[in-house]
Amino acid sequence: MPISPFRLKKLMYVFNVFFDVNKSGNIDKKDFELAIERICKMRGWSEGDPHYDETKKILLQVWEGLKQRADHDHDGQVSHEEWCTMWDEYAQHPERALDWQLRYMDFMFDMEDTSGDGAIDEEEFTSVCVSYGIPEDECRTAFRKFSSNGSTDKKKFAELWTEYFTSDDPNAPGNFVFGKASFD
Ligand SMILES: [Ca+2]
Ligand SMILES: [Ca+2]
Repeated sequence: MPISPFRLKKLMYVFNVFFDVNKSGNIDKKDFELAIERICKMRGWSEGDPHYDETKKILLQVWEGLKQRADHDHDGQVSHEEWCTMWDEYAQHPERALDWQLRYMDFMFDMEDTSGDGAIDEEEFTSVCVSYGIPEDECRTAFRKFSSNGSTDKKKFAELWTEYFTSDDPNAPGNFVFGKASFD
C-alpha cells in the first residue's frame, strides 16, 4: 500500500526542517556536521566541552545508522524516496525500531528537556523548535495539541513520536511533536 498523502507530508516535513539542514534536497553527513554546530551553539557548548563531544558522537552515530539502512543506492546521500521508504517500513513494524531511530528520539528529548528534569515544558519545546526556524506561535500551538497537562515525560514523548511516524489520523496528538501545528 502506498504511503498516504498525509503521512508523506509529515515525513517530508521532518526531512526538510530537521534533517536536510543545508536544504540541498538530500540528507548527508554535511547536514549532520551543520546540525552539531548549530545545536552546540544554541546550547553554548564550544569545541572541547564534553557536551559538544557527546552531541557530536551521538549525531554521527545517528547519521551512520541512517545511512546504513536508508541509502539503498550507496551514493552517500539519503534521498526523499529513500527516507520515505525507510519510515514506511518503520510504520509497518514500529516495535522493530532501528537503533538510530531510538537514539535520535532520545537525543531530541534530551535536547528539548533543557532543564534536565525529565519532562519537556512549553518554553523548552518552543525555544528548540524556534531554533529550527518554526514560528513561535506555531510551536506553542503544537505543544498544546500534544501535551495535555503542560509537560511531556520521556515515556509519553516516545508514544507521540511513534504516532507521528505511523498514524494517518489527522487528530492524533503525536502529529504535532515536531512543532508543526497543522498539516492541511
Ligand atoms: Ca542536505
Ligand atoms: Ca542514496
